[in-house]
Amino acid sequence: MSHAATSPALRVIHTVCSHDCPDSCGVLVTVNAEGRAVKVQGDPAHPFTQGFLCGKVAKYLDRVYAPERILYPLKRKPGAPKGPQPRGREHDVFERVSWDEALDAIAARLKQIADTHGPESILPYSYAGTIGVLGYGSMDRRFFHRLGASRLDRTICSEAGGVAWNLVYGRKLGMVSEDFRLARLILAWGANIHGNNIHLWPMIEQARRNGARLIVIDPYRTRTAALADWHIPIRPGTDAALALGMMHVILNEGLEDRAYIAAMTHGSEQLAERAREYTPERVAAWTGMTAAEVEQLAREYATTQPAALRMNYGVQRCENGGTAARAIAMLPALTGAWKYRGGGAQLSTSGGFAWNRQALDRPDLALASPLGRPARLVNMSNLGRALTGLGTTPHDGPPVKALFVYNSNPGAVAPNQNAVRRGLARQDLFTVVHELFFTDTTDYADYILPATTFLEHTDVQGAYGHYFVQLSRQAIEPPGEARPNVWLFGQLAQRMGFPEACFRDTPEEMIRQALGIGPDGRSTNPAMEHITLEDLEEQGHIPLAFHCDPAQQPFQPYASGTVPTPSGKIEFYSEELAAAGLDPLPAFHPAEESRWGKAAARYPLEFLSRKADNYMNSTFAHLEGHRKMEARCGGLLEMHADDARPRGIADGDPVRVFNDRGSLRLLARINGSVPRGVVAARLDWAKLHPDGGNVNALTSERLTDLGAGATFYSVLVEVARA
Ligand SMILES: Nc1nc2c(c(=O)[nH]1)N[C@H]1C(S)=C(S)[C@@H](COP(=O)(O)OP(=O)(O)OC[C@H]3O[C@@H](n4cnc5c(=O)[nH]c(N)nc54)[C@H](O)[C@@H]3O)O[C@H]1N2
Ligand SMILES: Nc1nc2c(c(=O)[nH]1)N[C@H]1C(S)=C(S)[C@@H](COP(=O)(O)OP(=O)(O)OC[C@H]3O[C@@H](n4cnc5c(=O)[nH]c(N)nc54)[C@H](O)[C@@H]3O)O[C@H]1N2
Ligand code: SF4
Ligand SMILES: [Mo]
Repeated sequence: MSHAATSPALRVIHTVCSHDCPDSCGVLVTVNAEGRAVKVQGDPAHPFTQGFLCGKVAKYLDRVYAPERILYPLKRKPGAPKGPQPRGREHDVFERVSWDEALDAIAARLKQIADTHGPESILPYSYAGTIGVLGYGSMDRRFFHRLGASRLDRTICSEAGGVAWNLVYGRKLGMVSEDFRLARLILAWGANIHGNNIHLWPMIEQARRNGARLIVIDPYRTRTAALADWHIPIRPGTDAALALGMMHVILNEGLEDRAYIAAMTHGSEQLAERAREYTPERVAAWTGMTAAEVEQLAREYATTQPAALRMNYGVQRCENGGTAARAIAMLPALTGAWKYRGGGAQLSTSGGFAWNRQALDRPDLALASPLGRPARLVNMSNLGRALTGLGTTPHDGPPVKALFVYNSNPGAVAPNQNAVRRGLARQDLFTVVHELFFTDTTDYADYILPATTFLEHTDVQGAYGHYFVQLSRQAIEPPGEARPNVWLFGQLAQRMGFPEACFRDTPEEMIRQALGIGPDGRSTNPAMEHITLEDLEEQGHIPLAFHCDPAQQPFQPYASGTVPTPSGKIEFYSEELAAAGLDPLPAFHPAEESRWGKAAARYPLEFLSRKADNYMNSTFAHLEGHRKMEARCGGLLEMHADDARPRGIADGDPVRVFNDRGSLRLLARINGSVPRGVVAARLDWAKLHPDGGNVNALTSERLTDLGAGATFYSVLVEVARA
């Protein structure tokens, strides 16, 4: 979409912020006559973006035009060691090569490794550098399936919660974000709305102007918590106990919605029996709340309608996080909150889109690979184990001999960082990294290939925090020789001699495939049947079919009708879990790495290795402007005065945070942001720290109870004055 702009020399292009954020903002990019982007702004026509961008992306041109962007393919100089490279000195160890030379060499090496060790010794590693549908996963998936490379189990972010939600509701649908403004009670549970989901905030403000109360359940005093009517600083990893305690009170006092339960749910009697065990007193002892608070929360939640529950992924980054998310997800089904517009819950809206992944990913190509079958799965949350030869659960096979990284910075974001780094440093590991900057991961690469920002390629995008399909149009030429993911994997496929026509698809063809558009120009996806590529071009964003005209027909998932679970109902009790030999009902079990675990004797403090408000995971962490915005919290260990005092630590003191896996130097900050027994620090780049490690030097490869996800918020440490 090209808007007229104030000056004839300026063009305005509709793009979409492709960072891993629920908001997926429409971004208008103003481009001058020389083809240079001169301004980014939030699309005022987008009902959720509402014309504003977060602080991170408002400064986006700092990133696009950063002088340190990687502009050309690079190759490690012969004999140069792998490992942290001082910033600005990367060219000491890398030399520029042409794309042709890089692609030929990479293809030849991958072929040789596949022939010698089997194709499963090649591991692609990617996550959400871009969540554009094509950039996140399309040509790359085709390429690796056809090659027979190991498949990556993408568990690092949302798997525990996703599995939990689907056990209860069958599909990741949730409340319409714009409807939060109609709520009378908003419960933000493990959801840092102000920091991570800022476009929901105006809806909450509007609801509060109409008298709604905001309750935040988060061990950390986020800005969201500080602005709440009631902040409950729950102990990390005890949310399942609280949710079950709320059920106990609700059922005990008859506050449940019996008609809704009878019509819409499965297993309420079994759940009631389970909830009986969770008296407010027991729950209080685990969560650090008082019994009266547990009761008050339950009553308030059950008796105020519409009640909107924003659960985010914070609750499920704990050992028992899957069960916690599952128990929380059941609450609106017990109270019937789904019946009210402005009520219900939202974990994610991503299930609304149903992109045609079969066409995009082409998993069938595995049959044409030398393996002739789907390759083994390697859990990305166990990258350290996979690279250091400790196994690649669940299926072992050849050791990993080649690692192909794109859309991710595992050197900074993967748990158990010291193991990851030992693995990456292996001289016999062939590593390719497709990136925009010299990150903690490129320091270990044999080849670095330059990637594009969302201003520099075309893509289509959905969201996990709203229901609009958007087209992101290329606004500017990529700087230097930067190239998009789709182009890179198409080129590599040609070099490997893969004959399938799909490797020559253009981005536009792939967008049609994603939308399920057939030869007649119409989509076969019921949620997208009204969407044509031409309309998307014209309008930039189009709501999904069920969300088309909210005024006439509001979208209220789970208000009535059949639910896509095995029973056709919202499931309190899961036959599927029972069949797998697991507890079919939610229960609370304290985490191994918690104050109740064995290691607490040596490492008594629970550590929250949280995200930074002004970075996007590790993205932006090296940019001066973003670092300035984050200065209030970056490089700090936030702790409670009662934990600092006996350790002789005062505010501002240098401290060492450590456990068996690693150690990190930070400055102590005693600011009331964490409860007693909990300390917190923020994710950034490892190489910005004096010891070359960040918070993930302390995190473990332990996995969540459901979904085998990472446990960034179940970590025990000790702290000493440095
Ligand atoms: N500014 C910014 N925005 C982001 C990101 C970022 O890095 N920075 N990351 C993006 C990504 S990848 C994602 S997945 C989303 C995630 O968005 P959120 O799910 O909101 O993510 P988190 O910040 O991991 O967790 C939310 C809150 O949960 C709290 N928490 C930790 N442990 C527990 C617990 O045991 N119980 C409860 N109740 N709360 C707990 C944390 O203190 C945190 O404030 O945000 C996206 N948006
Ligand atoms: N301790 C701790 N660790 C965490 C978390 C936490 O809260 N605490 N959060 C976890 C979560 S929720 C997530 S989602 C993961 C996120 O982990 P990642 O998905 O690795 O996220 P980023 O750190 O943003 O790194 C993305 C990288 O992709 C690059 N990139 C951007 N666009 C493109 C592109 O188009 N092509 C290519 N090839 N590259 C591109 C960026 O420059 C950036 O370096 O981190 C996890 N790690
Ligand atoms: S990071 Fe999120 S809030 Fe910021 S511009 Fe991108 S989508 Fe919008
Ligand atoms: Mo994430």
